[in-house]
Amino acid sequence: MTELRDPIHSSPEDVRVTDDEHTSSSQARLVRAGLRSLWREDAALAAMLDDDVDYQRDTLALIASASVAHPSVLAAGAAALANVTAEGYPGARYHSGTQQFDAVETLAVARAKLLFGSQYANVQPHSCSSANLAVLAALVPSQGTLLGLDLDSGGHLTHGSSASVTGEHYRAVHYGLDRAGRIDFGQVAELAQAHRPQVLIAGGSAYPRTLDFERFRAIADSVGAYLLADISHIAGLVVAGEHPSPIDLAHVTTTSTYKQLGGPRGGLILIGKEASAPGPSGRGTLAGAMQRAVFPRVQGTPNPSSIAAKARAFDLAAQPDFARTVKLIRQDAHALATALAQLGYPLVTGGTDTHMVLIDLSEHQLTGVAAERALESCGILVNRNRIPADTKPPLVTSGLRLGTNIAAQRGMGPEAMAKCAQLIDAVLSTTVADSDNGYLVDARTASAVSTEVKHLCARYPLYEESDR
Ligand code: DSN
Repeated sequence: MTELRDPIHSSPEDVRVTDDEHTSSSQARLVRAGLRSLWREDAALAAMLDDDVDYQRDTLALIASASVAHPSVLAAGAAALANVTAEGYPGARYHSGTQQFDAVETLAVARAKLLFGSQYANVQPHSCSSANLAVLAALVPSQGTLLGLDLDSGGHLTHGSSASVTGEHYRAVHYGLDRAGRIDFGQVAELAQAHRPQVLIAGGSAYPRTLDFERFRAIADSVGAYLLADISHIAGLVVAGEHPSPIDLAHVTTTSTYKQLGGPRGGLILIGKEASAPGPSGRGTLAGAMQRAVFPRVQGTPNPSSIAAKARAFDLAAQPDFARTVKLIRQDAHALATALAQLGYPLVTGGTDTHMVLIDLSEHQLTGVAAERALESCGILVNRNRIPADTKPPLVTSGLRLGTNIAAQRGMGPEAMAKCAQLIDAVLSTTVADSDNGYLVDARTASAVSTEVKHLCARYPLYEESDR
């Protein structure tokens, strides 16, 4: 087996592995055997999985909550390490035979801390929703109060929405946006004074502007609340220095690992300089409270292969290539927003500071769902999204949410984004509403746009041929 001199900072220069070593490795033989068996014994399922690779290659994904995982992240996620059952943490497990997994989890934690500049990291949450549940379980007593961004204003389900267990088990109070569509800090401060929440949450799923963590922290401090920063959508921007970091401003930060980090499905909890601060009710430390909250309070066994994939993704996200891609993500979003606005599409907040662009369709004849489906039929993937003061239900909506993570990962730049805006406009301006949420695309436009999308995708391949 190849010795890694410095696994935390591993790089191709540090480790020389021959082709022979990796193709004949135990893991490679296992994966090949698995694929052979899948194709021989379950060809229908195998074909579905293969079709999706081709579909991803040939479609223009502008999904704001997605990024593409590097083949090595996918490979780590397919590891036989998944067979290991290991409740607890490295050095304190409830099962035997966890040596390799202990090493992998320790590596993932070290890489997460290095990447975000945090003092504490927990890599076990199965998603950011699980991470948020764990943080709230630790910091908010039963029937206690949390204050978060309203779902319709761009918040997240786990920030106290009535549709989520967080809105059921806690008293959830919500702040919204001002007339310009920015977070209304006056309202945040007023609600904090009036309701004295145990936790103030900064972050959301559909807020395209910079989050002012310093202001959030000042308000949290004024009422003795913990500040939780949920950076699921902007984690890549944060590590690349394209968005201010909350790590030392918030008491606790959470993120998903797939939205913008190119990692596997999963979540992460981080603490900066508050790691050794007293935990809730003055007992233990904040970091200790998070450890107990994830296991045993909210989760049982972790997913070892997903943690291996996280370790790989954190290493990739620390490389200069990732920072270059993230810079492009923001440039692309700006170019996309500018081109859409020039084409006459109103944008929530008038533009973007991040990777995300929200189109307001409330004056358009198409609903969000009809527009989403019309674009999908031409190979352009976006998602319907409620916008502030939306009058339509969540499955219909009056908005579209777009993001440039995957476009930038494919190497598309601002010019390609201007082209995307034209293609989007070509579809939306020629599609007519048919019944409530149906649509009728103009056949000639659909055919022309589909062809252009295929050309664009071929010019900017998702995975290089040599990776496939
Ligand atoms: N939170 C959902 C989103 O933003 O799309 C799923 O990750």
